[in-house]
Amino acid sequence: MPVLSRLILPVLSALLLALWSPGVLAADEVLVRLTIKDHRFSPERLEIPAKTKVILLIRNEDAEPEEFECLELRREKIVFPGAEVRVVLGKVDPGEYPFFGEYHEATAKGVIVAR
Ligand SMILES: [Cu+2]
Repeated sequence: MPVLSRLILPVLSALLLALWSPGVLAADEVLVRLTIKDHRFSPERLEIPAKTKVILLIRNEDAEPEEFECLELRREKIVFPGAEVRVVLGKVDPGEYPFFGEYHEATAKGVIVAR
């Protein structure tokens, strides 16, 4: 049914894109990206706006899993190889919050700076 598929396919692909795209956010949310590679975080100093809804998007480019952990903000999440996860930080008070990769603590570390 070519007419129907011409109608449905663009809608479906737009819908899939919306579901896939990490950039789809509410107007008052901010997306911040963090990458894991060679058992290190990049950037190691992650600046975020304070008192704003922040969503952290963490991508693991290593061949091993890593666990993002921030004790002060009470957030932890495993990121499998090649995967990308969302961590909702929420509204953070101004300050510095160290984080680390629990599986490679010697190298995987950084700090979230909220201001
Ligand atoms: Cu943990």
